[in-house]
Amino acid sequence: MSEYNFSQIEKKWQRYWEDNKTFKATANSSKPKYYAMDMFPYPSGAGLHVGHPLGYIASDIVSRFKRLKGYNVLHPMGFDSFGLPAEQYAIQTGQHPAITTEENIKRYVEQLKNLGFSFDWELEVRTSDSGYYKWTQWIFMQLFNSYYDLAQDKAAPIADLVELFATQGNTQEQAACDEETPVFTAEAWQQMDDKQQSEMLLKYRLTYVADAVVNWCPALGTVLANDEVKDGVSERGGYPVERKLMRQWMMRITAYAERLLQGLDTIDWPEPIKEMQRNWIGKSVGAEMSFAVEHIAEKIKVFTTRVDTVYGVTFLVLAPEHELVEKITTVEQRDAVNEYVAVAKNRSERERMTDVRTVSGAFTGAYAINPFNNEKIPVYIADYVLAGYGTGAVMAVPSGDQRDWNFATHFGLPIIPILDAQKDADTQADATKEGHYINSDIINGLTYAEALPVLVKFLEENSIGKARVNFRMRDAVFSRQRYWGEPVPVYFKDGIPHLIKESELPLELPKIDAYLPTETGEPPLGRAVDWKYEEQYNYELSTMPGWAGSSWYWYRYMDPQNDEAFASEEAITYWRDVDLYIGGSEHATGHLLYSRFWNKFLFDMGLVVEEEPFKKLINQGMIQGRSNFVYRLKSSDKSAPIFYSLNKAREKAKALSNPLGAVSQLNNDASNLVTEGKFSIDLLQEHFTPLHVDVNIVENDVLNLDAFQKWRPEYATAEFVLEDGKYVCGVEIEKMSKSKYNVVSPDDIVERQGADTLRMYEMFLGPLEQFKPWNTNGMDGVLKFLKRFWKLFHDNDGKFAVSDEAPTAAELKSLHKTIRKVEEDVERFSFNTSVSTFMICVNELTQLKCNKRAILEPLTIVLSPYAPHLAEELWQQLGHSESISHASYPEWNEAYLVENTFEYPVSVNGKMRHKMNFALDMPREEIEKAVLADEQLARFLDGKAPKKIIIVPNKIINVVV
Ligand code: ANZ
Repeated sequence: MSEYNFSQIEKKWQRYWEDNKTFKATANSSKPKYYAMDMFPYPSGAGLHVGHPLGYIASDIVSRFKRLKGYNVLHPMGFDSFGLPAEQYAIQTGQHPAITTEENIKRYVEQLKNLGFSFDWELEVRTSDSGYYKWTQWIFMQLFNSYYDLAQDKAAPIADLVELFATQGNTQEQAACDEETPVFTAEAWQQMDDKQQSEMLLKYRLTYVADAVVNWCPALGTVLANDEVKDGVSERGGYPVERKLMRQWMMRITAYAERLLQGLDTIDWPEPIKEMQRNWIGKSVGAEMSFAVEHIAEKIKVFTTRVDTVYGVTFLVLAPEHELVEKITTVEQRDAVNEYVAVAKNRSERERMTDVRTVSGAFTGAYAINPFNNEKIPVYIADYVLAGYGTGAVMAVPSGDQRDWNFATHFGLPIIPILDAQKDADTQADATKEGHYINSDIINGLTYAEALPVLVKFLEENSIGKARVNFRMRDAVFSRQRYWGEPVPVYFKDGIPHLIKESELPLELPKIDAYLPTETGEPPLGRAVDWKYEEQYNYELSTMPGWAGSSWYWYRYMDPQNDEAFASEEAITYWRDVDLYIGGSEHATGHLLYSRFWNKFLFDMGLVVEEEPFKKLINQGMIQGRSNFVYRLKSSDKSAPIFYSLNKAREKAKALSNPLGAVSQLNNDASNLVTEGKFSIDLLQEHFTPLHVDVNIVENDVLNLDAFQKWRPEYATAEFVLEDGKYVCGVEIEKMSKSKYNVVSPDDIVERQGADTLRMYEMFLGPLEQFKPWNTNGMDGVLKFLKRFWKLFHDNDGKFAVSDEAPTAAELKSLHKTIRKVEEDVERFSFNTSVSTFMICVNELTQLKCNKRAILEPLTIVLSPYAPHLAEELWQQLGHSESISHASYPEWNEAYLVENTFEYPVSVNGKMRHKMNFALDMPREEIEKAVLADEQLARFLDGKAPKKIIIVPNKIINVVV
């Protein structure tokens, strides 16, 4: 082989790896383990674009590096293959989503294999395979059979709870349960019938059915999780979402709130992701206290994080949906209250939370009593108080809380200062925690820290309330009214949910005639004919949400064929957890939180050995698209459109806006289009319609006109105004998306420049975490680098020519510098800097004309994680018969890195002629000898004999003739 023929080399080694199972990972190894995992993709119909592999390349480099470092590496890939797009396609075409999914996966696998990833493909998992979802269903069953024991602070069998109820009722409050769970004695429990007992247990199970207010998306015909709703519309498709009360399966993730919060301190994740989870969990430490209401027996319970402000309470506010509203509202106020409730109903929770400016509310006519000072205070309703948070009621302290202050000012309610430090309380909201309390019987003169315990004690001693921790996080809705998801392994008997038997798993998706809800509004599974448990009981008709299958998949990779367990104990105790997890930040409060929750549950059950699943997380940045545009003159006839090349369009736009020919006033330089800013773009768009063009028919922003007209036949007769004979397109950075015609497929690049070039180039683009536009400008440079690397091993005729000569100090230095830098880079996940290190090294070695085995062999190992195909080929040419991934990463030697030579400029009669390298500690006489013996010097002596040699150590050598 003479040239660097990447296509041939890459195909050869991909086949070799597959045939030889080079990356097979088994759990029985004495080596230390390393588990590098990517967020598995949903196999969409569009295939991969160049943005997708970014994270995969990084994790593959780490995996290959760790193998060289002596680790047993688990590096798998699989597919999150249940989901909406396949189902939407099924609705449109009638084709079973399994078929679409299968086709898409095939394409993905092929694309991934072309990139030379070191995945152990035998470990591939697909969440939609019944062999996989059998275990998703099995985990669901374990959750159903468990409750959260607060005393032990872990999940425990529901059977234990049943025993407890039979002996002491639920009076001891040891378990996480629904808010409104009544207190009952052992006797009361025994008197309940089966149905009542089952209903009661549902309030404790870790997965349960309940009536819940959910995000209902009529257009998608399904319920969505909070994190699937963005700004009031569905994240997928952007359809409106309503709040609706429905009977749903729920996951009691709230039982794990505290542990999910604490666990964040033990893992190496990006701080912003941790912060998002902390906010999502939303822990508030405060107190709950009751206010008596005049004329009725019930009390109003409020949740407050500022008990210390209780002497500044001047009114109470209930959420409009609060159950006591109707009861306390007086006859005179009824109309006003009803009217307000009706209006508030139509506002989303999000709107209510974020809109701090509009103040609205209504007086109920009722008065409550402040239990601390017996003051009589009015009770209002207002939608800034949310029904689903805390107790749905607040004690309003205008001198301490901005929204209360706004409300008080609007309705003319009193504002009482609570601190001496707060000088003008009327205008200053947000009580500081400094200063001493005033207006109080029991905390006068105390500071915040001193006052708190006194108040909480008072609360508890007088049975007014108690300390309480509140979480913003809600239990997660687990039902989807869709077909393409895991069936819930449950049937209903007398309205009570029962699990099917474990031996009956998997409960497979039944065949149905259409993937739509039934006429009566049941989910698609309602269409299944003869689909009954024991031929008589209805199965649950909703399926599991997208996040079910992805909440445990890293365990299945460890042992994907196991039919006896979701993974063997041996595999789990060996592989334990994921050492490196790479994926997008969009999963911060979805997948990444649910996975931690299920993992903790499995840990409580003793089924897994680590409490956190992902030790280190990296969010790769998105690769954005670089869109190209053509500009159609707006005034040109529809039947005879005219397109102007970018700069012509700008000139034209200016001329049209300045008919008097004031063009010269404006900057005519097209390259200033962007820097000139909005003015030019606006001007351009005033007269031209920009149209996206497929970036694949544009090169260096010059449009291939033939290809364009072929692509858009409607413009076959269009006129094009060119510049320098070319049509130059405009450019904008946007999300990479089919609709913007800026998608670049890795397949084309692999074909043109090779997978190794693509891999190195994607790393070269910049730090992994950064968002960056796709720009092919540097691609050729990377290919050229690989060719130069190849050239080091080959002579001018392309023959393999590596010498066994001993390396020079300069060569060793270049190598060892590189070994060290690349190792440090990979350890800190800085891949772009390695690529430039390699480039520098190859430049140096090329200059030194180095073709020595002692240098090139270790260097090939160092390069192999980045350009594995090229490295394998050269490794083989170097005479090795095993894959380079079985080699060891070379050790760098400090001794080669120190500067131990000096490059002397050598002058003749004061004129610099050439340079010579000498060791720092070389004796003067030796240097003199070497200088005189140098052939190059003779050329500058004109046949004369040197008279004298002056050597200034580590500075200069001057030869006098
Ligand atoms: C009195 C008070 C005085 C409050 C003060 C704050 C400042 P976090 O930290 O988010 O948990 N609150 C309680 N339930 C609410 C609900 N359902 N809707 C809207 N607001 C609610 O906030 C807890 C604080 O938010 C509580 O403490 C309560 O107002 C309010 F200077 O009580 B506070």
